[in-house]
Amino acid sequence: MTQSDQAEMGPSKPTREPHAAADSTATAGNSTRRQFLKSGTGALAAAAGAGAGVVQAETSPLPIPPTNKQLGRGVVTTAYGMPSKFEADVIRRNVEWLTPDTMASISFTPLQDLHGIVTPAGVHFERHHAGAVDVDPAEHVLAIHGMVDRPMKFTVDDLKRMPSHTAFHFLECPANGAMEWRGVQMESVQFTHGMIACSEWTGVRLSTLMELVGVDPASTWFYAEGADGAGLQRSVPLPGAKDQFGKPLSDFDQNNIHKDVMVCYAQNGEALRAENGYPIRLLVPGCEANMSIKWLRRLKFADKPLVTYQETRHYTEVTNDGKIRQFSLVNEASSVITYPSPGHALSGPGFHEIRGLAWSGRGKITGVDVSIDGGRNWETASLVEPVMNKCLTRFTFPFNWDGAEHLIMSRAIDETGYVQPTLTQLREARGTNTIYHKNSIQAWHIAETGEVSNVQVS
Ligand SMILES: Nc1nc2c(c(=O)[nH]1)N[C@H]1C(S)=C(S)[C@@H](COP(=O)(O)O)O[C@H]1N2
Ligand SMILES: [Mo]
Repeated sequence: MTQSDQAEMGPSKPTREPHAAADSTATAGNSTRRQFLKSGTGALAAAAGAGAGVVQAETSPLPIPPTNKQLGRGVVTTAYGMPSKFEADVIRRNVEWLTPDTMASISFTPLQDLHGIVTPAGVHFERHHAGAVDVDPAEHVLAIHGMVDRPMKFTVDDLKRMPSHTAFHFLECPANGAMEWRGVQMESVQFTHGMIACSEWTGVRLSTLMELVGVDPASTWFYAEGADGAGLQRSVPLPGAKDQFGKPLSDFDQNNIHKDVMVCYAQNGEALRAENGYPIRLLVPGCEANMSIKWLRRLKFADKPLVTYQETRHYTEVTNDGKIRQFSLVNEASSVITYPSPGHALSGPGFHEIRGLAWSGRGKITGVDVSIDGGRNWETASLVEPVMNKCLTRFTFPFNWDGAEHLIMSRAIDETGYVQPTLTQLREARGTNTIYHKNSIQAWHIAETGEVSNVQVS
């Protein structure tokens, strides 16, 4: 019987070997051990050697748990699987005072409890302007018209027959961090940064659809509209785009935004969730999520922006000199430490892996620095593969906590060389009126008790 057979069939012997987490290093040859110590996790081994940290010496045999002595539940064949009952706390949450009702509301992703880069659909934040709707895929139609040779209508099945495209991308509401902008310090990364999620998306590339309908080369914008009560509508720039006053958008906006745009029908291997736009949504990777229109029903090609309610009343930024920053579409590079973060408490001095997420709407993350002394010194964190375009990137940093107070923070750098700003730098550039696009460095305070809290560091 192989080891894996045994694992599937349960233990053949009633007693088990004691669990010694450091076993692998103890039995490894000297050179491997030396290599291991030199690597990032060397700090863990060093901490264990010093008798501090997460690795406890364990010599007595493990007691046999009741689960070893009985049959488990049978296989459930009809229900959609749910997380373990011990994970019941890992849920979306909202902030009651933030919105007057649940139709125009926000729920936040529990970033403090997630691992890796994929957000399970069941905890993907939700933002609706007029409530979520149930759209029947058999009835739903997407119209593509305007400056095109052949206006066309597509059923959901039509879209699924076409050449498909799959990519991992994050989706971030530009109001992520808005409460912090206003000086309200929320004691959870779920509320400071939880209007972000990252999924594997599948659908049809915009370029495929553009080719099919024959978009007029003079078209420099398209509008997208949703089938919900808000009929949410946004303009998305194409190469050559100018604002309504004839001023060209930045080179980046003109040349890069449209490239990754897709009409999605799937999220993390299954159909989109109703709350995320079932049966189809637009995805404008790297741009403020308001543009990723859910329950998508119309794309209209044009040669100017529509300047919709969503582009005037909302999603514009009043700067300090009273001027409006309009079409500030791209989510500039940002990052945040998710462990440890407010609500967590370090269980004791010794090794703790600092973990976090970094992202950029301009492309790939190329580096993340971590400071454990309030920004005086910075060290390079490890980026966890895969590192992808306009996608969340996980970073890790070995931290040997000495039991003293610390201010921990992270700083992201993207492939354009852009460095995540401090709050002071961001305020200097944008003023104090806006609530959008707060991508400044976030600091968490670790107290001597191990408790973690939110602090604003300029
Ligand atoms: N049709 C429609 N699309 C929409 C919205 C909406 O209310 N209606 N909300 C927008 C906003 S403001 C955001 S942040 C994202 C949120 O996407 P999610 O709910 O899938 O997280 O969807 C965008 N697309
Ligand atoms: Mo949003």
